This record gives sequence, C-alpha cells and structure tokens, in this order.
Amino acid sequence: MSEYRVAIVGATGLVGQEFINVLEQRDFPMLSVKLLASDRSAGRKLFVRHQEIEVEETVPESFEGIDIALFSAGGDTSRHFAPIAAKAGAVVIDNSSAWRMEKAVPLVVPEINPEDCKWHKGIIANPNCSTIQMVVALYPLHKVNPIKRIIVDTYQSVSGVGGAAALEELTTQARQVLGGEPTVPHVFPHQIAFNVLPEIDVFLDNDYTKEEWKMLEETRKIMHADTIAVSATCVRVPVFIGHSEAVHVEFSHPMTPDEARQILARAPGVKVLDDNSVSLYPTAWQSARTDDVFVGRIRQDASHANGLAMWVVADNLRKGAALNAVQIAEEVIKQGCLSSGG
Ligand code: NAP
Ligand code: 12T
Repeated sequence: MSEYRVAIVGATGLVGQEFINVLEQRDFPMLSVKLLASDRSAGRKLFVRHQEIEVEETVPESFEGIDIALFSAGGDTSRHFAPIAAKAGAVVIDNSSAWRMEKAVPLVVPEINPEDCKWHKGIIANPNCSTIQMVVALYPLHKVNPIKRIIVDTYQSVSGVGGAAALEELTTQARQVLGGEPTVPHVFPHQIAFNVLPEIDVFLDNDYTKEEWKMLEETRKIMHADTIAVSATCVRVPVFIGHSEAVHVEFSHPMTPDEARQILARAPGVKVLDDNSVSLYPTAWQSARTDDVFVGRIRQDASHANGLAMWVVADNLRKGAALNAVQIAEEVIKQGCLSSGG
C-alpha cells in the first residue's frame, strides 16, 4: 500500500491534536507528517506515533512535497494558504468555513456524498460540526422518504470555538460562580458557566446567526437537496465536548419511529441508543472521544402527521471535525483522486 506525506495546519490546536489522535488510531498510511502552526508555536514539540516532531511556522514553502494537507487553523489561514498548498500539488481538506459554499469546492460527509470528492480542484471542505452530525442521522431516512423541512435546536459545547481558551473560560467561570466571585466573559459574549447563550458565530442581516445559516446551506449542498427547508437555533451550553441537537423532521410521507430506528440501526456511522424504559438516550458526556453519531428519543412528532422528532449527539472534535476530515482523506485515496493538477 502507498503511504502519503501529510501536513497538519493548526496542529497545536484542539482540532489539530484530534487530527493526530485520529490519524494514529486509524493507522493512516503516513510516510511523513509535518506539523504546522503560527510563528507563536514554532519550535514546540508534539508526539506523533511515539515520535517527537517539531512544529514549524506555516509559510508558502511548507507545502512542497505534501500529498494531503489537513487544515484547522481558522478561516483566514485557510483562505491564504489553502490555494498555495493546492497549487503545490497537495489535496487540502479544510475544516474552516472559508471554502464550504464555493461552487468549485466539494463539501463532503463520506457517509453521504463520497462521490463529490472526485471533482475537487485541490480543496475539499469539511462541513460545520453541527451540520455533519445532523445529516449523518437524517440522510439515511431522507433516501427512503424525502425530507421537506427540518427544525433543529442545537446545544453546542464550548470546544466548538476558541480552542483551549474556551475550555479554560468555562472552568474558570464555574469556579468563580461557585466561589461567589464575579465572572468576566472573553471568548463568549456572556457568562457561559451555568448559562445558555443563543449566539454562535456572527449575526446576519436576517437575524439568524451564521452558524444557523450554515446548517441550512451546508445541508442542502451535502445532501444535493436544494429545496429542503431548514430553520435552526444554535445555542452554546456549558459542556466541554459534544454537541446535542433536538431535530424535528417533516418527511414527504409518514414514517413510524420503528421504521426510522430500523433504518438508522443499519446506517453507516450511526448508533441508535433509544430505550425510554431505562432512560437510554445519548448524552454529550458519553459521546466525548467517540466516533459515532448517536440517535435517541425517536418519536412521532405530535405536531405533524409526516413528522418525527429525535435527539442527535456527537463529539464535535471527532465526527464534527477531525474524524470526518480524515475519512475524506481516506476516501480521496480510495478513489485515486489525490493529485489535483493544481
Ligand atoms: P485552536 O485550538 O485555537 O487552534 C488554532 C490553531 O490554528 C492553532 O494550532 C494555531 O497555532 C493555528 N493558527 C492560528 N493562526 C495561525 C496562522 N496565522 N497560521 C498558521 N496557524 C495558525 O482552535 P481549534 O478549536 O482547534 O479550531 C481551529 C479551526 O478549526 C477553527 O478556527 C475552525 O476554522 C475549525 N473548526 C471547525 C469545526 C467544524 O465545525 N468542522 C469545528 C471546530 C473548529 P498557534 O499554536 O501557533 O497559535
Ligand atoms: N463558530 O467550522 O462557534 O464553521 O462552535 C464551527 C463551530 C464555526 C465552523 C462554533 C463556529 C464553526 C463554531
């Protein structure tokens, strides 16, 4: 089997560390790995496969000889360096929102649209964490009974944004509140400890947030379903890892909860945890450090004859980010579409 020269841009971040974990755990065929970050982290050392590797500053020359470049260093870094990496002959798999809605860039969840990898021109985008877990759970149902409308409310963990500083902010504020001290928000717009905040990413002119709008646009692009109606409310909750979602789906025809459970039991990347008699349903805490998208609380939507309601949970740093990106890389290798021609 061939082996590939991999670069991780943003290797010192939360998603970057998860890239390293996932590559190791899946025994990804790496000939070499280059760890890239900003000049702030250049010279730091990280372990990959028990080997200490020095982090380098990301510069245009970083991508010479690289086959696969995994990016998770924010939108600005992706906008600047992804085209440079692609031109150097690498396939970029980008975790930021910079390229997702570009017409010439595939947006891929391997369980759903692996074939879209084929037409990449050097950059493939990894969808938003909240979108990924929702479509992994809904697409198998959509294939047998087309979805017309989705109402989704998210309960997103602090690790979705801001890296270690976000985890630290929750820890510090929790201690301050318990100690009767005042809190000062930095990463989040208000106190996040013992609170819930209906603001993720920036507000748009239509009064949705960008995170909510990504769930609409990305769902349509991934599922090739341009007319699906989606309305999302994205909420930050004081959870370290794991995003949860209450999803209400309107199908073209009725679907029973049992039929949905049977379909999802066979669906790739999905695990059904659904037994009310023993309070079995997924939780964020239990999802952390795991790979599946967990689904529970599947029930008839009392407000619509063609509707189902369900609860969908996944680790936002794994399936929501690093794992999905590495699965895209594996798909690119499998399909033999590694070299872009720049
Ligand atoms: P993080 O822990 O703050 O890490 C940010 C990483 O980016 C660090 O390695 C940092 O390096 C690097 N970086 C920052 N500025 C850079 C520059 N100018 N050039 C090169 N590297 C630079 O954040 P995170 O939680 O890992 O998230 C990173 C990014 O992943 C996010 O900004 C977002 O684009 C993406 N993300 C996507 C999803 C998703 O939904 N799929 C979820 C979470 C995150 P230093 O150590 O040198 O600062
Ligand atoms: N603002 O990848 O705040 O588009 O949790 C993912 C997560 C952007 C993204 C978050 C965000 C993205 C968040």
